[in-house]
Amino acid sequence: MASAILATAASTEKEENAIVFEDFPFVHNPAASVRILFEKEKTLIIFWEEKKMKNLLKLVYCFALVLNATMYASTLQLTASNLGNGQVAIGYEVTSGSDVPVGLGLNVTLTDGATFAGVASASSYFPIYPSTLMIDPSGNVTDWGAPISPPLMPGALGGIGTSGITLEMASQLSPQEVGINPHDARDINWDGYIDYVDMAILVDTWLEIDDSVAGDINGDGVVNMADLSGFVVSSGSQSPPLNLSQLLVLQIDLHEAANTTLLISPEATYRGGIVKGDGEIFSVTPISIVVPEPATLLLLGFGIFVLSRRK
Ligand SMILES: [Ca+2]
Ligand SMILES: [Ca+2]
Repeated sequence: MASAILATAASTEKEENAIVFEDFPFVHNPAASVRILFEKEKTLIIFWEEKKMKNLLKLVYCFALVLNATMYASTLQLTASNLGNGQVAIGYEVTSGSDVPVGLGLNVTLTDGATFAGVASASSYFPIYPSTLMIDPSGNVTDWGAPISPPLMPGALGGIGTSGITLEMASQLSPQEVGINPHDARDINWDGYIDYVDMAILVDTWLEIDDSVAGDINGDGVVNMADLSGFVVSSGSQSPPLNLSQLLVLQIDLHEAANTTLLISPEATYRGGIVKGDGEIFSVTPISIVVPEPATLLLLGFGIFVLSRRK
């Protein structure tokens, strides 16, 4: 990069702008009046230009990434609606893009002493509940389980009868033949097929944190929704829809409370939040809803608004 000159008598001006390497290894005869001079200004300019070019390229690259992400990113909004009689439907809407969620880990909580009494219904688009799915060694499902993660599972809230539940739901298994050469990481038992035998191994190690655990398909050291996403349907006729207003209907017991606030947020710490078919995570904002719907409060608010307009 730097150009060097050999000079027996450098000018004074040149000396001032030079970095002098007296002990440069190529100088075999220290007695000789030979110096290796690096032209400081030129060197700095070249260096600066190279750095500037690299920064410019980085900037262009980052801009392209952001542009790409903005143009093609899918966004998802959680939804909640009062169905009456203490029932709340939670769902989602893909608000831009065409990626659908294939696996969801959610925390749902209640305020004011209200508790969850149970699950009234759950969408058939998401029948895989990894914490409670039971499969025998031959790959036969013996118990489909329930979407509420038992409280003993890592990061799970208290469950039914408490004010907090952790939900896990994934779309249907997509069985396929993949062959053994090259090896597909989703074929955990190396028999050439992705099926319920592999799913059995995955759910058996669900939420385990270990560098060498069998179900860790993507190799990030934890078995969660990102690994499960590779097993389940993300396109085609059985694919989850872009909008689903009743992913799950929850029954709430208000006890003595007049109303309660239900909050839904992704459970990203252990379960990986809400994932797409490629294992990428949707960026999702938590939402809340008051149960039952405070119709009287809304009317009161409207009345105050009308009065203030008349002043
Ligand atoms: Ca297999
Ligand atoms: Ca993983």
